[in-house]
Amino acid sequence: MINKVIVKVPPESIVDGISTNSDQKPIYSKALKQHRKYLEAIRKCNVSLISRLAKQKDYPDSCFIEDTAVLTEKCAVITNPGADPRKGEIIEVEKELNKYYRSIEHIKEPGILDGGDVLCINNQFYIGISDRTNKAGAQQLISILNNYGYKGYQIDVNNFLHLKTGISYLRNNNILATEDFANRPEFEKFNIIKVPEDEKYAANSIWVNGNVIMPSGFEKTKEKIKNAGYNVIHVDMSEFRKLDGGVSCLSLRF
Ligand code: CIR
Repeated sequence: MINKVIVKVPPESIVDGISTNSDQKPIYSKALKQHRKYLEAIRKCNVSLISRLAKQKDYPDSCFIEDTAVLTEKCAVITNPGADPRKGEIIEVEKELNKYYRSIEHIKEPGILDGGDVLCINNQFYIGISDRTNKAGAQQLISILNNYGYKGYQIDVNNFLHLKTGISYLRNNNILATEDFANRPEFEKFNIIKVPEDEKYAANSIWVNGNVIMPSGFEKTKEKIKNAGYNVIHVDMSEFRKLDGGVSCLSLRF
């Protein structure tokens, strides 16, 4: 059950966010509207507490709050984000998480780690080694997790910004994954809902209390998720996609 969700309002400076598509800039008013709709979608999912943190103009990417923390039932781990302009985003997030967690741990230099690289499946944590998460960061997280009785595994990420850009866990043993991750031995014991090559962006979707929130415009994937028994809620992500952000990045869920 997801009880709490934290989001952060996008600032006007989002137009200067980090992106691999330099020719596309988000339109602020549209991003704000899409963020509101995202919150509406979460509200439909029976979550008891939604905390909407104020925008931070000094951090253009700060609405992608997922990257700043890894949350477990026993502790919160504040990350050391892999992109330099994003490192300061953790300060406000830690203040907020202090309200809900007695145990707060930290990833420290030389370790870097983005929450988008951490996929939790039944309290086992798969940690993507990507441009934003290095082995030192992953190793630190694994040691922290071990101290709380959890297990962590490293997994190589080659063609995506983050691990969760290409794979999501939808509970009930169901994984939503692109071809790149569908055939990895780590995931062979799961039921794989394969995302077609031309709908890759939809692989980043979230389970919230029996519902799956996914980006709009990916009909084949939507049908597959529906057929697996979920109530599908879709949200327009066009402005966040321009900055390589997906549905999971916009919230911390616990
Ligand atoms: C970045 O490059 O850091 C942001 N523009 C996008 C972060 C997306 N976060 C995520 O996939 N967890």
